[in-house]
Amino acid sequence: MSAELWNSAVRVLENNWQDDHTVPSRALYPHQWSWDAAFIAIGLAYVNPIRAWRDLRSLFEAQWPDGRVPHIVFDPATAEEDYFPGPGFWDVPAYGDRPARGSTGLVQPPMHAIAAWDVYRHAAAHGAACALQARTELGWLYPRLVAQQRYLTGRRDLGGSGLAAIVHPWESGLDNSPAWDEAMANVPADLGLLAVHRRRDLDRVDAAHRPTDLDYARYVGLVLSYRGERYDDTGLLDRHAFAIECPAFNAILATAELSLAQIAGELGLAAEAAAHRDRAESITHAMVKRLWNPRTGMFHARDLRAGKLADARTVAGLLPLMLPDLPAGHVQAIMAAARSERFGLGERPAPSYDRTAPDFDTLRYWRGPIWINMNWLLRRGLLTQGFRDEAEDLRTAMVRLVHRNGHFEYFEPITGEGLGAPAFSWTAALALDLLADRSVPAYAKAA
Ligand code: 2M8
Repeated sequence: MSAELWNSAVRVLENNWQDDHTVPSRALYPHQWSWDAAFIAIGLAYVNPIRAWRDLRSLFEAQWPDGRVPHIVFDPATAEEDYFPGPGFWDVPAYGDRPARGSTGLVQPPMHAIAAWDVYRHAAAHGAACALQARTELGWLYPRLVAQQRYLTGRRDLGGSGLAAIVHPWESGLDNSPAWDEAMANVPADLGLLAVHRRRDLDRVDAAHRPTDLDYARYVGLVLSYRGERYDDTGLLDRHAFAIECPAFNAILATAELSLAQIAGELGLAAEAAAHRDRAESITHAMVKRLWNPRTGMFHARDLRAGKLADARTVAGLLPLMLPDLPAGHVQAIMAAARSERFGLGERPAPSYDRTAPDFDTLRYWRGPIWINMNWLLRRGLLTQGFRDEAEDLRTAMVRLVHRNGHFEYFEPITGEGLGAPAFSWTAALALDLLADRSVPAYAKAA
């Protein structure tokens, strides 16, 4: 089974390579996406480390002077009509010397330091020339990764709490998660916008699997609000209708600091390494203070405008297991939630949303289906906390799911049927990592 799965994953990545980056899906997402590029690099590290570095480099070549890494970097060879919203809609201000490819003004979870460190660790296996290149690439990326963290923990600390806030559901990567429903209900929805800006996703995927028109009208309205002020973050909380502290985003933000500590150590920057470790600890403390719900024993999203935690229990609330400084009581409570019938860990990969919730939706993306990237992060959390048997069960469950159903974007949480885009890059890339990475990875806590 593993050779067949391995080869099919390699083919997906090969077919989705475009000049200097990998597209998530030729059918649905024909540009470069930020956190996709990181997951993809983690898989490419095993089969084509040169492309892994190229992918990360081309993304960071589009970084804004303020440090933000755009959530989409557009491919100039792809027509505006092939994806909505395309570069014309975003109308980002010219910046640096790279306005040519075009980008959005939003961000996505900062997975890239985690990916860069993983790619670097695997480079030595490909020989001395690869190891040398890896060091050069790591040195090039490091200050850019630091600038990304500085943007997120600085300009995006809208709540003044030490956490980064997202200002659009697209920034979470978990686009129409039920965790945003309460906040989204307060965002004006002008369906007339969809007459002017036509959705393209429904030309290619079943409408029952995608966000509703009402959601899309709000997505478009939020971009128009941010775009109206040239994507400036000053005073954003007062004038923008959506501002959330997301537990998955911030868990990745803190984990990125830990990867940056490793990278800084490798580059001989001991003082910087210590500062990164301290920042990871502070983010962890801020998360415990701001996003923990003792009633549910999970982390929840905080709506900064309403000043309260969202009710929805989503897989995002389990990901802080990745933080080594999480207090033991919190770890135990999250594990109880993960093993409960809500997430069913142990039997199959975790769904994106509580299986027992009345609005659990087996088809619509991020509202129930299983995603490989979320479960890959969850497995990382299990390893960090020393749950090695459960991490191994989850690894084999993910491999089985993808082997049986294909490299789909997401999976029906009861039958396992593949949904969304077929030949989806991060599913293929992470399948490679799951097949290769049977040992206990280097970030696991000492027993
Ligand atoms: C999905 O998001 C895009 C918008 O960014 C879309 O629906 O058009 C999400 O699943 C997101 O996490 C992912 O990065 C992107 C590309 O795979 O698709």
